[in-house]
Amino acid sequence: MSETLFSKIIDREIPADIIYEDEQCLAFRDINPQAPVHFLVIPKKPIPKLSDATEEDQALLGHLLLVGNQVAAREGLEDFRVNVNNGASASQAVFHLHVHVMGGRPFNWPPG
Ligand code: D5M
Repeated sequence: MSETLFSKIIDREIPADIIYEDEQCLAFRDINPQAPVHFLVIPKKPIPKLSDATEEDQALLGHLLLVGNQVAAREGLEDFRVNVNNGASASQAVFHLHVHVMGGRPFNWPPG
């Protein structure tokens, strides 16, 4: 798979405000926050988008969500929005799977 911005963050080739890391994933603050708290949880495995994940990734996908919970709690969030953009027409810009976690303001439904 080709390098993306996020694989460069994993490899420490470009800086990011990393707030969590373990052997499977990384969480860092979004550079263009859409809420007072906005961070991304990414797998270290380079899965381009959610629909590329397979059965083999089942535990990893669950782990990303649980890490999102854990970091959200640490950030003082009780309610928060979790979002995955899958594909360009769904607003995915970086093709390395990432889970957006946003909080600290009310959210509307449906999203735009
Ligand atoms: O979301 C991609 C997100 O990635 C978008 O909210 C901006 C964020 N982004 C892009 N570059 C960086 C760096 N260098 N650090 C932190 N955050 C970044 P998508 O779902 O693909 O539209």
